[in-house]
Amino acid sequence: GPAPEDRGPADTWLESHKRTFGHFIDGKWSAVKGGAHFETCNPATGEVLASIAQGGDKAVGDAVRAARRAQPGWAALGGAGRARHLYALARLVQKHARILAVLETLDNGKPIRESRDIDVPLVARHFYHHAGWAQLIEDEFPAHRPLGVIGQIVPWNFPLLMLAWKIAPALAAGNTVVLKPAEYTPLTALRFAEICAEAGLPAGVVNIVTGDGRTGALLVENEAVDKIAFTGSTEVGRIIRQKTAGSGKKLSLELGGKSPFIVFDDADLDSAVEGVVDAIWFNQGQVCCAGSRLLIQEGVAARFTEKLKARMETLRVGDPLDKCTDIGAIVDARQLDGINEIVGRSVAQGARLWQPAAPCPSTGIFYPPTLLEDVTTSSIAAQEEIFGPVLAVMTFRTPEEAVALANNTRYGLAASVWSENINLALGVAPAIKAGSVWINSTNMFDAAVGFGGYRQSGFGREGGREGMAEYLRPEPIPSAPKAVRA
Ligand code: TXE
Repeated sequence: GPAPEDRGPADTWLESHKRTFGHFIDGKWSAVKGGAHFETCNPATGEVLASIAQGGDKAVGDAVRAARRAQPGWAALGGAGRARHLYALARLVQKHARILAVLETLDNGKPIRESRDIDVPLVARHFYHHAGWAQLIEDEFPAHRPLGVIGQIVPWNFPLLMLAWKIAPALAAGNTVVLKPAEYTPLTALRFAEICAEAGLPAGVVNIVTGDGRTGALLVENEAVDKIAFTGSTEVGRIIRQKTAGSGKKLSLELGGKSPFIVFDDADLDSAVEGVVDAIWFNQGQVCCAGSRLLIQEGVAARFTEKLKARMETLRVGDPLDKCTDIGAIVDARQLDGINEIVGRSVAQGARLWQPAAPCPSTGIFYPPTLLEDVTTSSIAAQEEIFGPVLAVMTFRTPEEAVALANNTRYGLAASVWSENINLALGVAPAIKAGSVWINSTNMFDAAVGFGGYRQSGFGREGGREGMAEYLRPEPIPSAPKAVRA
């Protein structure tokens, strides 16, 4: 097969920083000497990639103050002025696409095919799209104002893409930001900070503060932050909602999921098998909207699982930099422990485990594509987000039963419906309580479409007009005082 992706340029960049990073605050790197640090590792090999600053009170405070100082000037540029900066960011993401993809793969473990062909192109698309919103904002949102300073906390599964989802609309609307990347995957956010400088973004408009959940909590608690935008676990989302209650901060939460993938008797089974591969094995299943529950209509259940198992035997688990790899590394050993624990409890509850014959690499953090069959509706496998390459399989008889099963979790992020009968699919789709429902497809994202959840999957939308509205506040239109008649 093709040679593995060349990691040389990524290593050269890391070495240029002596593999030690401060925060990016007010357009400059903070000093790296003395402060608390932690290591970020390559989960496929265990190698330490870099030493990362653990942000405390001072870093978070400095970053929020820098963002506050920069905000009036940024807003005063007007939509057309901000659009020029967003276009510059989009173009530079494209210019540096290779190094961003390699850094993402090194830090996260995702296959290079995904970071190169999916993550980074969607990042550029997000900045281009929101440059368009900036251009139009005065016309499309008359009598609206930016919120001010936005605190943004992102997870490790799509580090740069979640950064783009957060930063692009915030900037288009005239806000400034302090973003905290996840502790497992800070590298692309730090490389993006340099892109901001290269694009000539005014100092303080984008600030990156690294650290773990304690750093995130400091951002949430900071009184000068006007909105928190969070993507991550439902547990942390609950804590953030409690902490911001009564603070006046605006909040959007994008949390977990247990999304159904529904296959009707009359579905194109071969296409649906490829859909399943994309739904649950994309990014090792570490996807908030992963199709992690396969609901198959009884008549085709045996035939479909047979086809699916045959396809699973062909999936290649291994070196994420290898262009032929389908399934890369799990982000961190703690995440792998979590997968093992839930799978173990599921099997103890009676689920039947099936995995393909090929072994995983013996070093690094890997987990094979996995089916849990004979899963009952209230069991752990059917209810808990596993956030790994593990698919729970259930069957149903009627469309009504499929809808009931689909809605039978505490989540509601996404769903996928497969049938060659478009009337059936269009009848079932709106009955599913989920933010996105795909028909005969899955994982279709676009910067122009609002993405977000129902129920414990969170609230607020990212992308498109709805996503822009999350970063604006309506303002009363000043009107001339009316003459008072005597
Ligand atoms: O997420 P956390 P973790 C789910 C998934 C996964 C589980 C645990 O099921 O197995 O969460 O992952 C920051 N105040 N998802 O522990 O902790 C943290 O530093 C403020 C689903 O990694 O939620 C990171 O930047 N911030 C999900 C971010 O929150 C805090 C993506 C997410 O980390 C904080 C990730 C606090 N108290 C995990 N504690 C999705 N919906 O896509 C942590 N953070």
